[in-house]
Amino acid sequence: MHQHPLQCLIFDVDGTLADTEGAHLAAFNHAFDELGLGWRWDPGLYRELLEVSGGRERLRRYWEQRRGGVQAIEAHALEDTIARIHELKTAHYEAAVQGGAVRLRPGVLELIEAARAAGLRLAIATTTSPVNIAVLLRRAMGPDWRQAFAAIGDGSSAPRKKPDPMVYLQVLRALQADARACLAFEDSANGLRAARAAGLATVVTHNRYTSHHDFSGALQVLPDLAGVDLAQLRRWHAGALQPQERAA
Ligand code: XBP
Ligand code: MG
Repeated sequence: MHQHPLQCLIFDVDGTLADTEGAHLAAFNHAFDELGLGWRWDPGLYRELLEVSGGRERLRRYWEQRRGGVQAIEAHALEDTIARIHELKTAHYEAAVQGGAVRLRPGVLELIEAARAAGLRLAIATTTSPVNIAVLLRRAMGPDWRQAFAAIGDGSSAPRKKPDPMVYLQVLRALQADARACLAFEDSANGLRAARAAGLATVVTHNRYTSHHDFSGALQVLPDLAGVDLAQLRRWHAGALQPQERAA
């Protein structure tokens, strides 16, 4: 047996556990309407804006890029406006997910259940906020969802967002795990870069918002996790180890 048998699976949330970005986009637009901003993001623009992780950071990027073309906001009022938009957006997103707007992606629940049954530890590493994680997973996994995860890192615990590895390093510390004994699951180039920078072999399942990203450095790039079982993950993981570790 090699030195680092697979012990932990660390999942990104948005785009990986569930196709949430359509619901995030609708919630942003809902908030813009409600505040009378006259802003509207279409899916093409949102694909581009997703290069910036984090809803507040994305709003700031949009304002910076389009400041001539959108309703003026005084620079000194910008942070307040972003906070108001984001608070409303989060409420709309929460209501939509609560109402069943998103479901877990194919294979996700099966893999989580198999990993738990096999004694692997599970964790979450996301840039989104705790409330958004809770509403999604409570609905998908039931009221005890939190017990499935040994550690959760999110946008409030790790303010430096992906591609910064902060959230992954935090989760590895909480798990007291060696990165070489873990696999990360991501859907985006920023997520992949964050996980790789934390030393994690990473399985990418892309989606309509991320399929054009550069996934070089990924252990595997797949359309989804349907049919991916633990035996398969263990084979991929073993293949990711350095030759000297493999020999050990
Ligand atoms: C996902 C994100 C998130 C959501 C919006 O990144 O970038 O910002 O789009 O969430 P990842 P908030 O999947 O890499 O974590 O508005 O709550 O920030
Ligand atoms: Mg993601």
